[in-house]
Amino acid sequence: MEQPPRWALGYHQSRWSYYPESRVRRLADTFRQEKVPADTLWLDIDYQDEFKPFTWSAERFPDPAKLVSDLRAQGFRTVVIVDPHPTKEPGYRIFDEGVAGDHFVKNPDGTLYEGPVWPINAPNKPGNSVFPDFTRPATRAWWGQQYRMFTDIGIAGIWNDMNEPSVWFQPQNSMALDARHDHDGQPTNHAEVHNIYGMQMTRSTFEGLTALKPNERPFVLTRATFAGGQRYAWVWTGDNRAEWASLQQSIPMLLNFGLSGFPYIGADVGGFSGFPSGELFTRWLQAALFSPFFRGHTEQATPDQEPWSFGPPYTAINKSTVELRYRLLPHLYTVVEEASRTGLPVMRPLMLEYPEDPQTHGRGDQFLVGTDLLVAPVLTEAQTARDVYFPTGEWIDFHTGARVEGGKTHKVDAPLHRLPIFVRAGSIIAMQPVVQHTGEMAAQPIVFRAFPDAQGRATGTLYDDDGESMAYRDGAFLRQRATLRSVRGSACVALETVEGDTGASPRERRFEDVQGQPLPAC
Ligand code: NBV
Repeated sequence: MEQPPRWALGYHQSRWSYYPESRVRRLADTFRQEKVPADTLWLDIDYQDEFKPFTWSAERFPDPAKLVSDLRAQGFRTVVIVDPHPTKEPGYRIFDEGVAGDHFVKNPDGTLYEGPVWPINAPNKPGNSVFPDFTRPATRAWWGQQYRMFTDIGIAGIWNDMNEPSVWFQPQNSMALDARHDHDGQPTNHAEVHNIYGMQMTRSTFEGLTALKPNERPFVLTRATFAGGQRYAWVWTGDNRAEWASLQQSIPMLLNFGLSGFPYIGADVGGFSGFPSGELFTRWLQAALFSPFFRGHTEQATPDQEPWSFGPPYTAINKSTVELRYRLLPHLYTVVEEASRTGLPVMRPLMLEYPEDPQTHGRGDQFLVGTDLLVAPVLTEAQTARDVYFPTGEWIDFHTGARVEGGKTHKVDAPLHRLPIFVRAGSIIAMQPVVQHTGEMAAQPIVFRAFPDAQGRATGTLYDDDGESMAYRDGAFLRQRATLRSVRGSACVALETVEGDTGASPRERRFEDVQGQPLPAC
């Protein structure tokens, strides 16, 4: 995978759907007024005209370019959904171009394959949809170029949904198995390419965005994918529920995704269908704090589901949860870079790092982030303490600095405001002060917090670069190692460059101990 843009690691807010424009502006203003950090706002299907891909509803979004640039000035990126089902409607540019370029999937008799999806619900001109043949190179290139209308106005990322592909009222809720595909010049039927259709769509999107903005890291989210699809898109777990069981399931799902080669993943925070209690939303936000993809999302017609929607005590807790995500971003970005380079997941099951310890096997309710953080979210209602298994070694409570002996299960405190996080003794974690969005990071120091082992040793690495361009490929990045030392009896931290260019990471460096007290540089 390419290193993703840094803003994609911030908090994302979505719902089906924020519209009209005034509601989106109110949402942006509320984030900044409430001082809940966030980087990205999402537009689901209702921004479109009659559910047609590559259109805007003129009534709901009369001036999208102005909206996107005003949001950008407030530090927000905008992501829009694009589904693979253009309406079969002569006069609609995508349909006309697609027919002229032979871009749509066919029936065995050579006629256009068509089926009902969203456009069948269009208020004025309902109709069946046709489907681009993403297994055909020329079609991928054609569709990929369509995103120009979004990149031209500053849309930062694309969300590909319904790309299984979803076709309603069909035997498999998908495309007829005998539909014909090009399959990269080896024509075949849908049965053979069904599993790669969604991935090939994201390939078209990713390659299109790359061609349109060669010096920007593309951001694509998808619902359907296949082995290898991690090269093109982040993935979320689809339509979960606002239930404790769904929160519980999300952890093993995300861990299995990571083991399957997909490190950039997440589940809808709060649950997609239904409406969570304040407690469930708060616990979900905590459990998702280390998901690379950290997005609140909910279905149509549910009550508001933003971090402040549940009143006290939840609002203040949710705010500090998102703040903690932002405080840990330098470390998370470092682990995310490791994933892009090595394929190792960001969220790891304990058994990946401690395979020789049978106690770590099959644990789906706690996980590691990289090698140094152990996270044990509360996943059941009304619980204020939980059992945590600590792998061998020594661990340090991130919140209190208390030491915990590994190789054992301990009961740990987990009041509503606390996500239990433990740091491997001997590590140094790169942090920063709270910012409202990633665009504010440049003005803030990187703060290395040392969590020494029993011998007083600690070391950690930091990866940093400009966060959005491709310059890192040409060496514009920095990998640094911080080491806790003792010089004439007092502790200090030494920084050394492991790889790269110090000019690529100009932020001030500071150091602190477990309690957050300043430490000098050596
Ligand atoms: O685009 C509407 C929804 C979306 O909000 C959700 O995240 C997707 O998983 N989409 C499914 C289509 C709705 C089908 C019921």
